[in-house]
Amino acid sequence: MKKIINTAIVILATILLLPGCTGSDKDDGTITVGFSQIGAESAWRVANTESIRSEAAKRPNIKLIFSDAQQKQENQIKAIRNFIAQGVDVIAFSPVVETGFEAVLREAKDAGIPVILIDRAVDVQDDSLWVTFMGSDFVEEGRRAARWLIEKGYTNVKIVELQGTVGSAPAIDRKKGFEEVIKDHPGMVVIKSQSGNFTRSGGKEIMEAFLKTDGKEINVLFSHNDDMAIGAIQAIEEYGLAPGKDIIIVSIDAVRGAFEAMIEGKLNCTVECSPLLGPQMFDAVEALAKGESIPKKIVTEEGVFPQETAAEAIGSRKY
Ligand code: GZL
Repeated sequence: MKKIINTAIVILATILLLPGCTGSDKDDGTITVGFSQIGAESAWRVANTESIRSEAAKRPNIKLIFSDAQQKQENQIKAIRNFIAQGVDVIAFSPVVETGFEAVLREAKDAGIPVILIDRAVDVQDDSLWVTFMGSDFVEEGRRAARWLIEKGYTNVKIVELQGTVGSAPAIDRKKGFEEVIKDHPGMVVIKSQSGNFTRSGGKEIMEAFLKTDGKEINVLFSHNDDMAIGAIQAIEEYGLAPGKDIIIVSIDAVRGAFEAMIEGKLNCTVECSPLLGPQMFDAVEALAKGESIPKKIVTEEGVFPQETAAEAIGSRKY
């Protein structure tokens, strides 16, 4: 009998010593991060994913579990639940929309797993459900787009607006910032506003509809991102007008495609929104692992790129 018990103890000890069988690989200092990305809807998102993946690859102590939600909230909720079940050390995600995450964030908190918000915010009653937010001030980005129009004298114009994903923080806040500034200029009128879901195809399709009903009236397009603006440029050309001249276009992100369009004279201004959040994301992860406190909000410094700066600036752009 004693021999059987001894053998069982040896077998159990061997299993527990197998790598990865200790329930957590924390013992070797590895930090496991579960990241739920929205999707690959725009050049901005692709650059954001590249920034996160490449930064994780540079840090040997980071194990990144990456999940692409294909712009579906239910996939993000599923991914977060999987991360909890796997017992990751940190959860990070870019919420596709602001609402509907309260329950799963509470599950993460109950499991003792800190959550970092990357790029987009959530609208929850209890701010203790997330540790920090890092990204841009979308309201200011909307203000900057409107201010650029006013500085250039476009103050008696009929405007069409391509909104981002319905219910997303950037769409809600960019619209809010833009309206906050134009409200003091009664000659600036938004005659149509609709979501193109941040994609080139969505921007083209909605701009075609705007042109069909209001083509002769439209003076300005305000697009919540460059990808929709690039799609709209195609629609404007197919309609027989000159984008950047017959219709003035201001958009947001400052991706490479926007600089190329500005150099061609087809886009007039892009407001910067940096996707390069990888380094600061993993700095926050490592600080958390050391038990250090981190700011509740980390807002990225950004600029505005009008057409006349595009040729000089494009060479130094990182996304
Ligand atoms: C903004 C980001 C937005 C970009 C779009 O930080 O959430 O989502 O403006 C992207 O290009 O799809």
